[in-house]
Formats: sequence, C-alpha cells, structure tokens
Amino acid sequence: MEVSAALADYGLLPTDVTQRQDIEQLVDRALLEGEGCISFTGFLQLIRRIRERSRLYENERLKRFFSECDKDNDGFLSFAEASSIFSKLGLTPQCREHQDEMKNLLLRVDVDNSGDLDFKEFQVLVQHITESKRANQRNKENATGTKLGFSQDQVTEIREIFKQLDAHSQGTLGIIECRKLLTLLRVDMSAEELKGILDSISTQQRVDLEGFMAFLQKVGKDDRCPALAESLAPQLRELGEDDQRKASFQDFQKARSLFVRT
Ligand SMILES: [Ca+2]
Ligand SMILES: [Ca+2]
Repeated sequence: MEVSAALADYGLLPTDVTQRQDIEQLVDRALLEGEGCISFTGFLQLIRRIRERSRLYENERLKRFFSECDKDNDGFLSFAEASSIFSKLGLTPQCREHQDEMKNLLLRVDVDNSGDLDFKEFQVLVQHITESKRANQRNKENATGTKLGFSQDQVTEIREIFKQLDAHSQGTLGIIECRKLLTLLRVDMSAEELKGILDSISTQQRVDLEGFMAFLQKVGKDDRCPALAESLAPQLRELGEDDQRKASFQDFQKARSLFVRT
C-alpha cells in the first residue's frame, strides 16, 4: 500500500485498470523478493521496471493508433490516412495555414520519400505533434500569465509549483492540492472561502495551470499572502532540477515533507 502511494506520487501509477493491475503485480513481486519490504535499491529497480513497462504501453498505444489510421490495412499510412492522427491527438487544423503546416510535417517525416509513412516514420510524426502541442500549450499559458500580471520568471516558478503539487500527473489540481499549498504558505483560509475561489475559476473545482495562476493571483492579492511565488521558489529549488528531481528517493521524501503535512 505504501509502495503504491509512493509510485502514485511519482506519477507512475497508470489510470487504466489493466495496466494498474500489471504494475501492482510488479510491486508484489518486488515485495516478495524483498521478503515483505523494499530497500532503497529495490525501490529504484522497481521504478526502472515500471518505466520499461510504461514505454511498452506507449508503444502499444502507438501501434493501436497506427492500425486505426491504416484504413486499407496495407501496413503503411498514406498522407490522407496519416492526417487523421492530428485530430485524434487533439490538433484539428483550424485554418489553411495549419493545413499547410501539417502537410509539410508529413513530407518532413517521410524520410524515404515513399509518399507514405511506415511505423517508424509515424512514431516520429506523433512525437512532433506531441511536442508542438506542448509548445502551443506553453505559449498559451505564458500569455495567460502575462495577462494576470505575472512575469515570465514567475510563470516558470508557478509551473514548477504546479508540477510539485500535481503528484499524480493529472494535469489539474483540486481542492486538496490547493489546500496543501495554502498550508505550506501558512495561509489561513476557511473551506467555504477556498471553495468559493475555486468555483469562481472552474465549474469542476479543478484547475489546470492557467486556472491555478488565476487562483494564485486571487490568493496573492490577499494581505495574508503578500509574495506568493517568491516565498515558495527557494523551497522548490531545493527539490532539484527539472525531471531529475523525480528520480531520487531522497528528493521524493523532501517533496513529501514539503507538501504532505497532515
Ligand atoms: Ca494504408
Ligand atoms: Ca515513407
């Protein structure tokens, strides 16, 4: 149980039930090998196994996408067939310019100039799409941050804070995570007040990064919390650099002590 919670904090517990069971089996095996407990080395080994497994899942997902796109089942994607992956991944071309960009991208990933895509070329295509989606999202978030009066440095800090609070890598934060942040900042806020703020931002009471910035702006305007991003930044920096911070058990413990103050 403890191990599962730790893995969830790492964002390593999949939401898919079958995959989750599969991971839990890996955990059980590690527990069995360690005769009921997992050492630090054992834990790292377990994480490595789970990451391998995740890559496998990702590959299976891509293969599924590929065969869904391959309407005539010839094992290759014509450009027309490949185009459907854009909308599948949430990137429907909005204008002529986007259509041209997508066409250029298809031409670019078709490295053997065959006029269609094999699975390898398709993998590169998906990678490009995912990256450009991420970049678009980032630009949108930065613009929102500016509109809310945050500097780009502050937006970067807030993005870090968000990632730290989003222990399950869901992409949104709920009332519990926002409460954790307030506790960390020692801001005293009633449940109604917190709920009210979240309600004013999102109907689901869950905020993505943009909603979180709106939340911080509202909380930061409060006298109880004068310099929000600044007061968190040094503590967060201690947690380590970028994704590396998720890689060490000590860092994980540090993160927990910061955010899990129950
Ligand atoms: Ca085909
Ligand atoms: Ca090709």
